Amino acid sequence: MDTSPDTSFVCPIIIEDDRTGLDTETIRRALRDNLLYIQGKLPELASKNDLYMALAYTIRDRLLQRWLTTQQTYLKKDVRTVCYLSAEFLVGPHLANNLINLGIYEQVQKAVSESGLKLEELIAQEEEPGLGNGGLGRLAACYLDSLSTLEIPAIGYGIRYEFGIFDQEIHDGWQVEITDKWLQYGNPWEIARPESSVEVKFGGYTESYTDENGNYRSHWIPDYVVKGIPYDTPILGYRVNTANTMRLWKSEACESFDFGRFNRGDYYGAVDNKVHSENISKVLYPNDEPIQGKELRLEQQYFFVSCSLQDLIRIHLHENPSLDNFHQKWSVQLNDTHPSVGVAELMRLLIDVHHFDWDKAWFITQNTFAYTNHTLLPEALEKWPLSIFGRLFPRLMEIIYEINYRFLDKIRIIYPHDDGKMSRLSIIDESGEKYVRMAHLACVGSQAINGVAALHTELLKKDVLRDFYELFPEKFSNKTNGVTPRRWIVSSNPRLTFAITEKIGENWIKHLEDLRGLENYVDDGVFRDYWRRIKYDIKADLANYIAKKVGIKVDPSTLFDVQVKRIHEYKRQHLNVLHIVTLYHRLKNNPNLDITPRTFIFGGKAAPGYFMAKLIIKLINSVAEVIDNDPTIGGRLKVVFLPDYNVTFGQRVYPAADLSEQISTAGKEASGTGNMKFSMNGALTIGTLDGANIEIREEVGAENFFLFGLTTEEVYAKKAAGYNPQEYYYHNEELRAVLDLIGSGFFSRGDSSLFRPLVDNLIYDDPYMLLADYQSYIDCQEGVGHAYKDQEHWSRLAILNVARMGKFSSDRSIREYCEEIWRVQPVKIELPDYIQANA
Ligand code: RUG
Repeated sequence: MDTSPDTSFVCPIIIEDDRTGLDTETIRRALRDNLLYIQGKLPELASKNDLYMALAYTIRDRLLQRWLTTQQTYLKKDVRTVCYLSAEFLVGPHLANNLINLGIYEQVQKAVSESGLKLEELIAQEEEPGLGNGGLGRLAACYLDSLSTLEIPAIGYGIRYEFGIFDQEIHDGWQVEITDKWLQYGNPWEIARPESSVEVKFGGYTESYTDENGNYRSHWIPDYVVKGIPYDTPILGYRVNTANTMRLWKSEACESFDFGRFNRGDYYGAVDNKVHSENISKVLYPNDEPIQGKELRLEQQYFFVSCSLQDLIRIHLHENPSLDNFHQKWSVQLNDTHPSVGVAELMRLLIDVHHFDWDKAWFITQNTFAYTNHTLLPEALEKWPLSIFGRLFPRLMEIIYEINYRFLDKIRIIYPHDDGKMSRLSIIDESGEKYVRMAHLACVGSQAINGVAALHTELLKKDVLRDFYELFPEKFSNKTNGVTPRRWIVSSNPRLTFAITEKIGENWIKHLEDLRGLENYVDDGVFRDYWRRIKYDIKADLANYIAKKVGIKVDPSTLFDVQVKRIHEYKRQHLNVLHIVTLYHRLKNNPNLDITPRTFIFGGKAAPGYFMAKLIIKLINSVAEVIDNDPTIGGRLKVVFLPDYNVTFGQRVYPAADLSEQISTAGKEASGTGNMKFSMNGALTIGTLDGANIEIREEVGAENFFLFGLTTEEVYAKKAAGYNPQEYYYHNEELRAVLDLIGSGFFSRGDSSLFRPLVDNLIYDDPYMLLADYQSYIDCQEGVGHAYKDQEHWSRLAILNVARMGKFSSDRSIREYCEEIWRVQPVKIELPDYIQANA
C-alpha cells in the first residue's frame, strides 16, 4: 500500500463550519453530530461517556487546523526545533485544558447545558493518561504546555504505555495495585500514524567489513526487529495558534505470526515474537525500585529513543539534502538518563546508516544533545550491566567503547597518571561487575548539563558530577523547575483565577510575574475577607469529595495540612505522622489543651516493591482510624489518606490546602514541583532548605515561610561525625513516647510487630534523619498553629505567597532553556482567514 503523501491532490481544504466554529450554537450542533456519527449513539441512549467522547472529538476538531497549520509552518519556515525526549509524560486530562487554551470554556458550558448536562460532569469522565510516576513526567507535561504557549517549535517524544501508573486502592489500610486500563474506552485525543512506523533492532551480533573507500565499518545483524507506531496528540498553547505534537510510540511485532515455527508444530512459539514485541510498550515501570536487571525497561528506553531519532532524521531529510546540519535544526533534550542511550544511537545512525565518519558524527551528536539530571539519590542513577547491554545492543556497545576510549584518551592528557580520575570518569564502571553508567554517557555526549533547582545544581557540581564539572564547567547550568499556571491555577482553581483577574486583569496567566500586582491588595480588608471565603468554599468542596470517597467527615474550618506526593522515606511522610501522634499524645495527656484543629490530608503511591513506603501508608491509615474513633479528640484532629493520587486529584487538592508539607531531608529532593503548585494556590509552606523550597522561600520572603530542620551541610556533617539517632530517642522524652506508642501496637490493634521495622529503622539507622529534625519540626508546627489562629494575618501571608510566585511558571523555565541551552526562537502561527473569522 502506498502511504506517502500524494502531491497531485493539493487543493484548498474546505472546512465545514461545524468542525471549526467556536460559538455556542455551532458547538452544540457539532456535539450532536459527533454523538451520532462518531459514537454511533442517539442522544436518548447516550451514556455520560458517549457524551464525553462526542465533546472530546468536537474539541479535537477545533484543534486540528491549528495543529496542521503549525506543522506546515515549521516545514515551510525550516525552523530550529526542540525535541524533548522523555520516558514519561504525565499530561493529565486534556479536555478542560484545551477549552481554556482555546478560550471557549463558557461557550461549551452553555452548549452542553442546553442539552441538560453539566460540563464539569463530562470533564470528570476523562480517564487521565497516567504515563508517568510523578514529578519528572509531570514536569515534561508542563514544559510541553509552555513550549506551545511560547510558540516554540517542539516535539515531545515518549512511550505510549498501554498500562500507565497503577491505580491505587486501600484495603485494610494497605496499598493494593490495580492495572491502569486508561485506553479501555478509547483515547479521542490521539491519532495513530502507522504510515510513519519505524523499525528497531534488538540482540544478535555485529560483522565488520571494509567499505568501498577502504573504511572499517560494522554491520548489526539483529536477533529480532520491533516496529514502533507513532500516536500523535496535539498540545495547544494558551490563546495562541501553536499546537505542537506529543508523539508516543507503541511497539508491535514486524511479523505478527512466525509461520516457520507454526509449520514446525511450535504453535505457542509462533506468537512469541509478537508477545515480546508488544510487551515493550505494555507497562510503565513504577520508579523507586532498583532497576538493575530490569531488561524490559532498558528495551523500552532504547525502543523509544531509536524510534524518535529515526523519525527526526526522516523529517530532517525531507527538508534538507543531508544530515550535515542536523544539530543546527534540532536540539534534543534528555529528560534524565532514561533516554541517554540516544547518544550512542545517533552515532550509530550517522555512521552505520548515513555513512558519516566518526569525528563528524561525534561533532553533530555532541552539539545535538543536552542533559537534565533530576536526582542525587545514588539508587536512582542508572547503570546497566554490561552483560545485558551488550547482549541487547551489540553495536551500541561497540560504539560506547569507542566513545569511552577516545574520551579517556583526552582525560589521560589532562590528568596524567591519575588512574582514580580515569576510573571515576569512565563511562564503564569496572569496579566490580561491569556497568554502563548512563549519566556519564549523557555528560560526555551533550553540549549542556543542568540540574533542576539551584541547590541541586550546586550539589551536582560538588558531588555526583564533580569530575565532569571540573572537566567541562562551561556545560553546567541551573534551570529551576516551573509549573504551568494554566493547569495549576486557571483550570484547577477557577475561583482564585476570578479573584485575581478581577483585581489585576488576565495578563498574569501568560506572565506570572504580574501576580506581584496582588501585593497592592494585601492591606485591603474586603479583599482578604473575599480571599478567605473563596478558600473556605474550595475546602468545603474537598470535604464533600472526601466524604464521598472515603466516608470521613472533615470540617472545612480546620487547618487543611496537606502532603501529597510519591511515598518515599526521603520525603518523610512518617515525620508528618510523628507530628500527628505528638499532638494526639498531648491531647490524651491534657484533653483541654488548646490546639488549632487540623485536618491532615495525605495522598501518594508507593512503588509496589518498596516495603517501607507501603508500611508508611499503612501507618497513616492506622493512625487515622484510631484518632477518628477516639471521642475524646472531638474532631480536633482528623487524618485522611486519599487513595489514587494523580493529576486529576492534585487539581482538586492543591487549591484547598492551607499548609503545604515540603519536609524532605535537606539535599535529597532535587527540586519538587508540588511545592510550587501549593504556594501558587495560596497555601503556606512548612519546609526544609531543600530543592526549590529554598528559592520559594527567597521569593515569598522568609517571614512568609515556615522553615525548620538541618541544612544540607549540617546533614553531611552529622553523617560524617557518625549520626546516632538513639541519642535523640533517649534524650527527647516526647519523641520517645511517640515512637514507643507506635511500636507498642497501639495503632495496630495490639500487634506490636507491625510497625516495628519502621520504628527500629528510625531508632537504629534513620538514614533520612527524622529524629534529628523532629524537635525543630514540632516547634515549627506549633508556630503554624498559632499563626493560623490569626486569620487576618494568615490571609496576608497567603496573598503574599501567591503574589510572589511569578518565578515558578514553567514559562520562565522554558525561556531559560530556549535562550541558554536550545537557542530556539518563537515562530508565529497564522491561521487561514476563514478560521480566524470563526475565532
Ligand atoms: O525527585 C525529583 C523531583 O525533585 C523533581 O522536582 C522532579 C522534576 O525535576 O523530578 C523528580 N524525579 C527524579 N523523578 N524521577 C527522578 C529520577 O529519575
